[in-house]
Amino acid sequence: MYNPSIENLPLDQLRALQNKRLVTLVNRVYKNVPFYQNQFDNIGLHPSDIQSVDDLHKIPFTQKSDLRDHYPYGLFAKPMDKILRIHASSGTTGKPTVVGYTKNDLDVFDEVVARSLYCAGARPGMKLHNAYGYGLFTGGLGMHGGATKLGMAVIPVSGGMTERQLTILQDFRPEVICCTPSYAQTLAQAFAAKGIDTADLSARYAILGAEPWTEAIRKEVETGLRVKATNIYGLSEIIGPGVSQEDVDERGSGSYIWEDHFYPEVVDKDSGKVLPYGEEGVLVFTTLTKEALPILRYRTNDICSINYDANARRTHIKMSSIKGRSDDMLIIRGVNLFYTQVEEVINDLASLSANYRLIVDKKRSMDSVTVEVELVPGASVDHSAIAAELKHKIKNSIGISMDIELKEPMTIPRSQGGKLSRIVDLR
Ligand code: DLL
Repeated sequence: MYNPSIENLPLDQLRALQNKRLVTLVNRVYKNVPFYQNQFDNIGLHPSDIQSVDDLHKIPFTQKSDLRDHYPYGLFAKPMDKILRIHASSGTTGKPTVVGYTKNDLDVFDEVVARSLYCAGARPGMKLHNAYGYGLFTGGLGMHGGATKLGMAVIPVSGGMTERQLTILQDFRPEVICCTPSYAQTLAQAFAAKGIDTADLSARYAILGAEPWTEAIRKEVETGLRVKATNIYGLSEIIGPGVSQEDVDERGSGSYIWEDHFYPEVVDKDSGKVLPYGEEGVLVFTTLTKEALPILRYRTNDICSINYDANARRTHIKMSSIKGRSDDMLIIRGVNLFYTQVEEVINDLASLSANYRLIVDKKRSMDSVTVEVELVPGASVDHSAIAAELKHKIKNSIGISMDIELKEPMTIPRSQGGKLSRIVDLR
């Protein structure tokens, strides 16, 4: 464990720490952020009404639109001369969401990423091949800072230029690689297409996140790159990568949320009521220690459940993998659809890569879905047979008839950090 005294803190002491931090936080945001002061005043809530995490439900949610409405710095709780870093996430619509960090925030960022790396199998002295995008996206620089703190050598490759990544993975001999799961699949497929045996690589661990992924993808990456692959989760509004991380020896049982800094709740998508542990709903975070951009009850829109795991190594709560986003749930001719359902079908077909998106439109007043999906390099030439098989399997397992458009590798546009926008809704 990177920080055993915190990662193994008995639950009652963890709760006491959270309560203390929450009380300080609420007083600080009330005093320094007019948005929160108005929110409290409007419903007659006073900071003294919040004494513990059990009172959190009294506080209204913060949403992405609140950050946009106060673009760029309107929710910052510190003067600009105390801000040492600014990141932004490119929304699909409108202005980006801008986030800032003080010196202390950057220290917390490094700490939670260092913990996450250690939890994933990384150790001081190892080398990290960091293929998350560097820039306004938090992935590249976030992983970089944590790896430096842990005492690793960082290879700051950033995203893209797959050929060069293959060379670096072979020649620089990193033990750890981090990137999006879909890019890890791309790398595995590119090695296979070149006939390079990945047993000769030094990489042993892969830390994958920034987009939803499945057990099928884990299997493909673990066999393709010969690594142990774990999940890292995070979002820029809360800090970036390192909000939660899966333990390399507890793969498949959820990711530890670093609860001393980020207090989680899961709420009902419609009523907003806090749900019991184990029930699936919308994940909500309160940043207990953030200075520049402290956030109360941020609705991530990510769908998952949280629960304590009595058999786990650490005391912190675990979150399940993300099923989808509540704003990504499509209703197609009355049927609820998460894009991950289509992904599962795509993953079963060897000729198709993990790079796909759904284009939703209206044709003659009927909802229509076109699945655009990239072929793996060197896929069979009988494209019409592949398309027909995919169409048939989707209809069978999901019950919706979709059009299929097969694409050559790397032709679907990527956004920030190499992420693919899975849904383009033109309705
Ligand atoms: O994606 C931070 C990050 C960088 C996480 C590198 C992990 C690794 P944003 O660009 O603000 O931040 O996007 C946050 O991405 O609300 C989720 O919908 C999704 N997401 C992030 N990690 C995961 C994951 C970064 N492990 C949004 N599984 C979040 C599923 C994820 N979805």
